[in-house]
This record gives sequence, structure tokens and C-alpha cells, in this order.
Amino acid sequence: MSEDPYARAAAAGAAVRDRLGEHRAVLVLGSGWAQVAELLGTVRGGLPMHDLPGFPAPVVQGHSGMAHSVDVDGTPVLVLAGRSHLYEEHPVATVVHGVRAAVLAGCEVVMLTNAAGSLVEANGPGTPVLISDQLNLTGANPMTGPEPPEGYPGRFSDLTDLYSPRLRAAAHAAFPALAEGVYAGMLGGSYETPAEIHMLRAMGADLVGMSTVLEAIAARHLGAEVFGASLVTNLAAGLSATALDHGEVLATGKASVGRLAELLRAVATAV
Ligand code: 8IG
Repeated sequence: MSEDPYARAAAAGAAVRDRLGEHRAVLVLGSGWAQVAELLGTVRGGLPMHDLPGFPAPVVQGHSGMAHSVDVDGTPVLVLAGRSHLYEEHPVATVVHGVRAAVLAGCEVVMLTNAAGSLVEANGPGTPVLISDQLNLTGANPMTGPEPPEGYPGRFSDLTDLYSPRLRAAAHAAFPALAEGVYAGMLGGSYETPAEIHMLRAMGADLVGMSTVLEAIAARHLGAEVFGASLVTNLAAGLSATALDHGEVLATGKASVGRLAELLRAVATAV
């Protein structure tokens, strides 16, 4: 396998086209969004992601992320259920590999979803929040390393309007009351202290999590239109008077699955 992450992603993209066909959009499902997959549309096919070149072998035995081809109201969408994180000590090129592969396979839209903590009390557990912009506080960036090879855009991508105003408008048209916020992407490995949440609030963050920001940068670099949404599963550290009840979170998540699917369908059909 090539040392060049773009060649690796192109090879994975070719394998996706070969085995699952062509797709207009890729949807990365974060935790809390898994049950949404079956409500999106008609599943045409699927395979374990680690069958494709460049994807890491499953960490837990027999527990690999799946790539599915789903027809969403006539729009073919590649659904990636599972992702790699920096806190697992995956290199940044591995973290963004799925998104790069999908874009190089022809996906013009990248839809990123995640579970996140909320810094806004009004957006409690179970609330879907549209990502309007991001703070990449991971300390990593997919555009570091060797210059992108011949035929790819240069590294200093313009990240103004990183999250597509057009797709945000489509989401708001379908759900006028939908909350919107800035997502702070952390390296993770632990949650934050209350002091760190206080800092993030002063920096303009509304959401906090451990994914998405690197994938968004890599997708934009390759010219894709980016959409992002978080499902709030907890209020960030120091904001909740009571300790979080996990059962309650799961119940709220379950109750919102239908709305989450409707939201993604609205965006997918705007592609
Ligand atoms: I779910 O409160 C979820 N993921 N960093 N902080 C960070 N990541 C998260 C949180 C949170 N909740």
C-alpha cells in the first residue's frame, strides 16, 4: 500500500465504486445516529469498511464499521457507520481516510454527524444541533505533512463557509426551529473540566466533541460541500446540576431518531 495518503484514499474510492457503485453524497454516522440508518431509505448493499484499502482493522473482534449504499428518495448515499478517532492514536490521515475516499469516489457532499456535549443549557440531551462553524482544537490538521500531490488542490484551503450555507438553509427550511452552533473539536481521551468548558464558551463554542473537525477540513480541501449535525447527549462539564442519567439519555436519543432521519433526508434530497 502506498505511503501517499491521497493514493491510498483514491484506491479506496475506486474499490467503493467497484463494489457499491456511484454515490452523490457520503454520510458519516456518529454514535447516537446508528439507528437512523435504516430510516433513511432503501439499503442497496454494504460491506465491512476494513475490506476496503487503507481502513484500519477492527479494534474489537468482529466489530467493524460498515459501509452501506442507501437510496435516499432517489439520491444514492454512501453511509459510513463508524469512524476512526485521534484519541485512538490513529494518524490524522486515517481519521480522514473514509471522507477522502468517498469524495475521490465522486461524492460531492459530505454529511458529518456526531454525538456531542452542549455548552448551551437550552440545547439539552436529545437535541439535534446544526453545525454552523468549528473550532479545530485537536492540535492536528489533515493538511500537515507533505504537500498534496500533483492534481490535488494545495494545502491552504479557504475555510470560510466550511459548513455549506446552502445545505444549512435546506435543513432550516425543513426544520425552522432547528438550533445551530459552533462545534469545538477536541483531541479527547477524556471529557473536559468545568474550567475548560468555561474557556470553550469564551471562545465561542456551543458544542464539544472528539470528531468531525478534521474530516470537515479534508472534505472541503477536496472541494466537497460539507454538512454537519450533532446530537446532544449531555450538557458539558459543570453545566448540569445533576449527574447525567445514562438511561434517560438513551431514551431521549431513541425518541429523536425519527426527527434525525427526517433532517438527514431533507439535506440528502437537497444534494
Ligand atoms: I457524547 O462533553 C460527548 N462527546 N469532548 N465533551 C467532549 N466530547 C463529548 C462530550 C463532551 N459528550
